[in-house]
Amino acid sequence: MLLSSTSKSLDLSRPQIMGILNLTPDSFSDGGRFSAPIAALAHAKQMLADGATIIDIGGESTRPGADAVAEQQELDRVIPVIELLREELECWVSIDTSKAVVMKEAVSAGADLINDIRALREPNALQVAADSGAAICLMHMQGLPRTMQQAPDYADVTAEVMTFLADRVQACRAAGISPERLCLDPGYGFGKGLAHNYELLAKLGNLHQLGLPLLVGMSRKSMLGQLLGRDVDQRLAASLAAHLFAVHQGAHILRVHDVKEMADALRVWQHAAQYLS
Ligand code: 8Y4
Repeated sequence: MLLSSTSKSLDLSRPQIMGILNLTPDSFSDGGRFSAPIAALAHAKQMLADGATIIDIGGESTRPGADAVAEQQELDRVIPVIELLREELECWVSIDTSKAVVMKEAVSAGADLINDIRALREPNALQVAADSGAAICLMHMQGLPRTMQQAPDYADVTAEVMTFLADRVQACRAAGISPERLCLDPGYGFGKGLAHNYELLAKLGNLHQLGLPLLVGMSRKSMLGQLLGRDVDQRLAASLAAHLFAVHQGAHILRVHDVKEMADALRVWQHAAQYLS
């Protein structure tokens, strides 16, 4: 399986690692230490050396309850970093945004992938993404970040996620986006309770019915912390286990903070898997 943009193609016959580069100052994971473009470049270089093939750049916090970031502030955070990475590195650059203006500017600056937790539902996002030629990740979310964890509710979480994603794929097709540009994400933690998240993990393989590559992101998330009673900085082993389980279900791209450890875990997994008959 492949993921394509106008200028690049990513081989997904083996699982790929997307390293998280968070540029929000309130980011609890890196405390904003990578806000300066030079520091962001160093972090990106390290993640690539550790085994990432995609760097996901985010300038808007998507934590539950987070405030929306002004458009210009988001642009000021992400565009200089995209330009610098594009100049210095040969890698896939992903822009984590829901705003059409940010998508457009980011792709102009060199981004290859639009990673939108709102699945192109903001004004103009569908058309801008279509015209950009970039690859696109469509993610499921119930509700909106501010309130999505208040009362997540599903009759059948897997079926509802699949129906939502199938609808968004159809909207993309209608906007002229070819399926080779799309990947899909169940959106762990986005309007889901603990049992919803684990049911979605167990049944991730059902999403292959949609015929597109699957991206998953569970790194350090509360679905791990809640189960184990561990703080965010004590969730590495849990993150690795969850992502390996997703790989077993056929996940193609893993969005993680801890690239080196994920790459080691994947190598061991795949070394054994080559002997499966
Ligand atoms: C600790 C660290 C606890 C991070 C929570 C978090 C996804 C995503 C996010 C995802 C895709 C996050 C931008 C939330 N999650 N994009 N983005 N898939 N495609 N929370 O699961 O990392 S941000």
